Amino acid sequence: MSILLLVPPGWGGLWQSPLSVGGRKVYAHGVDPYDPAEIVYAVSFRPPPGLLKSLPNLKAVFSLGAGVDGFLLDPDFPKDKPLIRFVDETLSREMAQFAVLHVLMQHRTVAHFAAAQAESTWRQRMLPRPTEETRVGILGLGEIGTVCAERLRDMGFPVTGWSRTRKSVEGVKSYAGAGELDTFLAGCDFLVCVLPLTPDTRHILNTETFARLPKGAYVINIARGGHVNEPDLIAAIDYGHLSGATLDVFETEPLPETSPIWKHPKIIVTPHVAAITSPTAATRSILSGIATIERGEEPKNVVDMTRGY
Ligand code: NDP
Ligand code: OXD
Repeated sequence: MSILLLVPPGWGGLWQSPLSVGGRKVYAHGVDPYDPAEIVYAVSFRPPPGLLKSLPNLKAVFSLGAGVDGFLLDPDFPKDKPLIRFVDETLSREMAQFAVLHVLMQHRTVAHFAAAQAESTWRQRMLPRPTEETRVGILGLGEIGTVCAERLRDMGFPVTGWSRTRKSVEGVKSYAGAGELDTFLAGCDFLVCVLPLTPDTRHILNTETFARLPKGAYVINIARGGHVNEPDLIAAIDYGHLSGATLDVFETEPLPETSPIWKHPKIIVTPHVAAITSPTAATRSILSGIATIERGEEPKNVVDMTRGY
């Protein structure tokens, strides 16, 4: 009963020894020779297309991330096997920290005070808008989006969320389904995207949806680059409809050196680090999932292949 790690070169070491407890064999693809027939579990974030299909005795696949779009892009992904995504309170907490940080950086006009300090100038100013009138909308009120919503709500922002099905999160107004998207967007001074990337959500942030946001709205994308039509975003900012954006994720990663996003004065770029999977937490979760499957029970957090998340 061996595990195959499909991770970028050099990353196998992070996972190999913690996962090999009890003498279990853990192979790093591209580094260790292995017999495909020996592999029962695979662990990855973005496996090479076609590889999982070539493992005849595969029982389940574990994602090292909350998002599983990297697996489902593979047309040969074995959809009859459970794909188990990573759901973890540390990951949700860090994502929420990132959302709070980037809302507050704009809300508290950090750039204004940094510029004043650079000129050794005492430049006091009021908040541009009171907190209780600064509306934050969370696109994707799931495991992570809910924690983002709760943290921002606790800071005094009026918070709303949009999801496929109606949610009940204390103090957070829930909008559900495509029919309520426009109303939701119209009430977002800040929009935080935490959706999974699926055929339904690809390029959900485009010229049309940006136009639904109030003038001056700020967009924070911590989900997947494929949610944002990047040229449309730049145009909406340059046109003056949006005040700016924070992007942690991009259509192409790493963000190409030639991308205009790098140097855009109203876009903050971070390199897909809103939250990084903790090897300790992920190992615990994978080993517990394996133990559940070996007992013949259904593991938690199995991806619904029809929804794609
Ligand atoms: P969940 O599956 O728990 O939540 C997804 C939410 O999106 C749910 O509320 C779901 O609605 C909603 N949703 C999905 N499709 C639609 C749709 N078509 N219309 C409306 N709502 C929809 O995911 P997580 O919160 O665990 O993770 C979200 C994403 O965050 C991941 O997929 C990943 O891409 C990203 N991520 C990014 C990280 C980073 O470092 N930048 C780190 C971790 C995650 P419903 O509940 O009603 O089904
Ligand atoms: C994830 C990620 O999906 O890190 O967990 O992007």
